[in-house]
Amino acid sequence: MTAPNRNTLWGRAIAAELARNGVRTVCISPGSRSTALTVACDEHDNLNTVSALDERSAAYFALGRARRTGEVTPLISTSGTAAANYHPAVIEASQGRVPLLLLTADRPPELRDSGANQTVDQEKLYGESVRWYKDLPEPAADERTLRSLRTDISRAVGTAEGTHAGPVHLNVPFKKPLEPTPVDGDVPADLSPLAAMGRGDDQPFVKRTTGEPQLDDGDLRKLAEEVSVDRGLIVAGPADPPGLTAESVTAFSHATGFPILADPLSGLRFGGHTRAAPVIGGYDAYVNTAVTESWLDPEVVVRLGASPTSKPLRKYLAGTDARQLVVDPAGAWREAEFTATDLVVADPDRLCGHLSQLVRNRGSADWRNRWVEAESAHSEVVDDRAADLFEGGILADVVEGLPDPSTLVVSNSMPVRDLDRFGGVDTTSVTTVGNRGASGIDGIVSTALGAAHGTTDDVTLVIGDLAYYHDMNGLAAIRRADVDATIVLLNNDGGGIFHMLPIEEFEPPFTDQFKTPHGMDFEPTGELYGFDYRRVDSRSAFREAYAEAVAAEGSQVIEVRTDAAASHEIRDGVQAEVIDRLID
Ligand SMILES: Cc1ncc(C[n+]2csc(CCOP(=O)(O)OP(=O)(O)O)c2C)c(N)n1
Ligand SMILES: [Mg+2]
Repeated sequence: MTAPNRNTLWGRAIAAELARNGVRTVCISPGSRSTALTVACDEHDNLNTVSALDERSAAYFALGRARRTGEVTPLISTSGTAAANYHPAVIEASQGRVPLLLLTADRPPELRDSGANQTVDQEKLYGESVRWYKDLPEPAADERTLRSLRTDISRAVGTAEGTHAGPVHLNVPFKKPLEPTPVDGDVPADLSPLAAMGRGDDQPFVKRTTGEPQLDDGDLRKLAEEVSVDRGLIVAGPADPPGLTAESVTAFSHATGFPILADPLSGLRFGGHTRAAPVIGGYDAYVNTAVTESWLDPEVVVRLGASPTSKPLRKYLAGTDARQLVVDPAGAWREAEFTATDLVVADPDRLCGHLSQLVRNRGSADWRNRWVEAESAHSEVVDDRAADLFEGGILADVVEGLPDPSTLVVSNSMPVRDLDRFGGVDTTSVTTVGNRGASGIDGIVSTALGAAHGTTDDVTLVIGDLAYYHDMNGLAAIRRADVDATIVLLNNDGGGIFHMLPIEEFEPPFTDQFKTPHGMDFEPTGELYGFDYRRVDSRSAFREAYAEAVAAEGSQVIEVRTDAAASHEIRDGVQAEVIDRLID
């Protein structure tokens, strides 16, 4: 293969190796220094490109896509502050174990720290937030350097999607000419086909064979013995992409008799398996209260995924003297109450599958039934509030109205908490997505639209007004990436969550500095970004509008104006009623 110059050859080698390593979609933002990367990815037959105008939204779009698919999703930026705009999403990807690959174009080394235009220090720009960083050599059309480049791309993709998945950063310096302009003699005619084109048959330069970590037989048998108790719980926190497998966790639950306390982002709250397995979803309303105070403690808690969203659940678990086994395939320590007694370094699905065959004792039916009864009391109380307009009720309506299958993206702040407390358990096949790695309210629109790009499911996003405002730029992806979503905008005119904090009592500065009402009318975003926008003011109107929106083509925003303080009162009221019923 010949190329008009070494930069073009370099860009083509990167694009080809990305595709051969399984990459399908690359998100590109405009800029000059990255020209060779952009042109090569754009012209590659097996790569789709998404053009995103601003890098902060681009990175969250890639994050949403990678989170939904589990596929490594590269980003391409020019040099300078463009690359710095990836940082928030890189942090989320790191903490949420999402496979991103940052390809940041840069000036050649001699122009760094020289006062050259659009040149900043991009060395290790994202610090400890990436699993691997490399400043690539300057493009060179020689055998050894091209082999190193092709090897690096296999390594970058492999690291990003490894057991401890996460972002990888390759800084890519280029000298001019950046375009595919012919440069005589720049690419030697006798370059070997292997260096110039890589391996034939679309093979990656380095093929990787990997497996998930698992325990050996002796340790498995010991563990099976240890979980053969009367009272146990399986606590499934937010899952690492691509998610936990319902079959293996429910098999484990069946063998042990342990209820599954399923975080809304665990992937286990919703789906056909909930017909047969004791999946518990209302715990946020009644654990760590007078209800569980009168219960015996669990003896064993098996914890899968990240730390649960529910604070009451975390506090309840911390208050028991149960043995707590934190299962983490990457051997990380995601338990911030410091109540873990055991770290089990194993793939959670495989572990559950193996243990379900070895456990001999099915635990107490009384224990299980307590949870199941609490669950039905909770869902009855939530159903009784079907006419009340409050934020939690809208989440219950969304779950009720989701098409099958669906991808549901929930923003941080109250939406994810309300899904936790009011979403219940449902047989609809729903993949939930949320950014709980760092729990930012930034980039949520882009995350949802990126997830929509990675699935054929209907996609619904539930988002608060400040989070919507934070990433209005992200709405441009509806047209630019040709994706659809139904967006439920819970507009309580500010950060409703702050009512839950003691600062609520301090006025000033509560309203101006914390709740921050802004009075913004978001309706014009419909015209600006090309979707239908409507507003509803009751639960029944919402249910109707939501059903119409999911049945319609294209994207819609349904704004629901709510009162934050009143919503909290109803949340508290529901909780009090559930507790009342359960301690009677
Ligand atoms: C990027 C970022 N900035 C600030 C915060 C702090 N914060 C957490 S929740 C919240 C308010 C969110 O308001 P909104 O999206 O309207 O949701 P609501 O609280 O009303 O449910 C803020 C500012 C954050 N988590 N992330
Ligand atoms: Mg709000």
